[in-house]
Amino acid sequence: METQAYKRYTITAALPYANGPKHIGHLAGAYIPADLYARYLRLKKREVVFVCGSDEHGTAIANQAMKEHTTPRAIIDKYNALIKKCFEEIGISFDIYHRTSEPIHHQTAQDFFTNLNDKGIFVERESEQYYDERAQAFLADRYIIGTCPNCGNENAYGDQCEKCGTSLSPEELINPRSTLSGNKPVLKPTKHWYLPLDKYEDWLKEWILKGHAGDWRTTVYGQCKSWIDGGLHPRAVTRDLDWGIKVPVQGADGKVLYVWFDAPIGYISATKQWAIDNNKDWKTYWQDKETKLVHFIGKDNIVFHCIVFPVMLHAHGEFIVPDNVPANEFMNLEGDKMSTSRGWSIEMHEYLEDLPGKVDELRYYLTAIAPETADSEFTWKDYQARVNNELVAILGNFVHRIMILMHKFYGGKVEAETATITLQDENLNNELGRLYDEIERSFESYKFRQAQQTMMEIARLGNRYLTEKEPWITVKTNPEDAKLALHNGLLLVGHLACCLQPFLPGAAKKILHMLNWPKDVITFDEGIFFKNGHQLNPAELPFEKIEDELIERQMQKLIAKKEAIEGPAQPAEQAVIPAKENISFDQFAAMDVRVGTILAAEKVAKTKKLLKLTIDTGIDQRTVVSGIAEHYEPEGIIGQQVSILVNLEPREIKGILSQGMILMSENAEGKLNFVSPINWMPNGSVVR
Ligand code: B3M
Ligand code: ZN
Repeated sequence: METQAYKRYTITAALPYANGPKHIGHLAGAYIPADLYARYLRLKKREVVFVCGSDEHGTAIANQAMKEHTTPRAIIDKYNALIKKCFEEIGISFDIYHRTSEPIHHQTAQDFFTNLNDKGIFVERESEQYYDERAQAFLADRYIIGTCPNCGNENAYGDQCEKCGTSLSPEELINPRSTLSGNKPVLKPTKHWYLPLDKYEDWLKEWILKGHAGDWRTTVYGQCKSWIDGGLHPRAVTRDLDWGIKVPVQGADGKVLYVWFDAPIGYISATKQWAIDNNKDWKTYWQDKETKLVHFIGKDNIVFHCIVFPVMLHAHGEFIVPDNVPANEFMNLEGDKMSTSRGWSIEMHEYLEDLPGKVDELRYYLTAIAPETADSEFTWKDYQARVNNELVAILGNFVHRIMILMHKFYGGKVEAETATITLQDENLNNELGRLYDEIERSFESYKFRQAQQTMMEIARLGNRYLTEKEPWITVKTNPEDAKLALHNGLLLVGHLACCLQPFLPGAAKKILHMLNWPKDVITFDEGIFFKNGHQLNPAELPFEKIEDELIERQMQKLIAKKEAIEGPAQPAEQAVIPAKENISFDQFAAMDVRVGTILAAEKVAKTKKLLKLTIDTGIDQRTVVSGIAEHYEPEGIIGQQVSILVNLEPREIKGILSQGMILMSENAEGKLNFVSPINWMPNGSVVR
């Protein structure tokens, strides 16, 4: 199944900034998929280390300390504890949850820097940067506020205006002032160390563009390609800041490693600490070619994990580079972007407090709508529907029916003529074999959504089998048949429990208990059978229905949280665009609309609205010029599935031949949204 046989796996999940609680979008983006993969590999008896930890440096931490009128140390201690506890309760099975404030990490990061510095990898450059003379400190971008040149907002930050969203550099601000003292900062020269990414372009082209065209997600590959094709530049790996890891060079006082330099090294130091605690050799997990390194992240971290960190590892020379970086897109919430600061979010701790005992339900839903190929959407109604119609009605129902009937007819005893009771139905066996293969194939290719759907097929198979065999009837007419059917059904429950384990560890445990299974796990290669005379435990319902009331309460809470921050929402008068005149069916049928995928996207020079898109239409690859530049960042839409009118007469726009039109939905206020299939469809599929 794999192109190369690996001896062991190093799995990392993005280190969350310990500057605040983390929401379920983060969970869906990196932690659930990483956990699924790690749990799956362990059930396949592969050697795995799964590492994570808090990212505790950088301006994100220092800013939060200012906001909460406390020290960075107090902030990281508080949020590290909160985040760690939530991950534990949600069953994210890290082998270690480390912290970048630990001495072993400081040492590891400094050694790494020194290694590269001694090799002469860095370029040193002097540049002018804002300095606060009263506070006697250079100012990070976030510590400078001023008037936005774009919209006039007087409180724009040096890196971004949060009002109009424009990204800025501090020199662009009108009337800059320092957040430390309120004074006007002055420009002063300062020296920094830069990682010359441009020197590694050839290597990156070879490694990613050639080497991973086939196995990396199109969204990830596409982002990398547009970064590399756009030309890479040296990136500063040091900062003038007092919160962070000291630059290990004589005379570099007041300078620290840039947080994005030290954070990924955090994966290595976490592995080191884990190796110390467990009597292992950390080096084999990072330096042996037979180790598969996989980074789980959200799409906003792609450049650091696919370009910057790999260049660091490669330049060092002793490390392996990631085999894959299955980054997820974003998960939106009830029609809007999830955001803790705007109050539009469900924080992990909030979910755990408000819906106690419903961890598996959350894991299930987040996997069912995982944003693997495009952004997805969490809605409470859909959450309720999935739990009630799938977990309760299909999965729970099958398990419960079998258990109840086994108790009713046989007092919960598995008895037969033979010493062991195995699955005796050729069709079931074949079908099960096929489903196992499909589940494994999906896991190996990071398609967790698909893997979970296939797992549910086992429950569907079981329900169909029961309906067909009707043991509650044959128990009177043909008792041997009834018994065989129920034993087969029971063995299916065992297989279901096995495949359930990565996704729903809590439910798997409950089912194993009902089965009175002698161990607390079932590995994938284990034969599933019962010994004659095996006694089952009483039947229980693995899941409960979610009532409307709970969902309504959560919706109200969400709206109240947002209003507490942004004030009451204006009741939106949904203006409706009037209908057009009727057309004939033939006129409609003349349009050839297909599903396609955006392969590349770039701004059309000297225009505000236009993007040049390369689309795989399934028929061909073609260029389309689309007026969506004010709504989408080019990097963000690569891999997006779209509907495209392919038989529109080609037209030249700004000197580019545009072949076709991307269909968009647009509301009366002019907000745009792609029209794309809810589930992935092959390119070229017809829309009609
Ligand atoms: N802390 C950013 C984030 O949480 C950053 C990830 C570090 S991974 C090495 O999105
Ligand atoms: Zn602005």
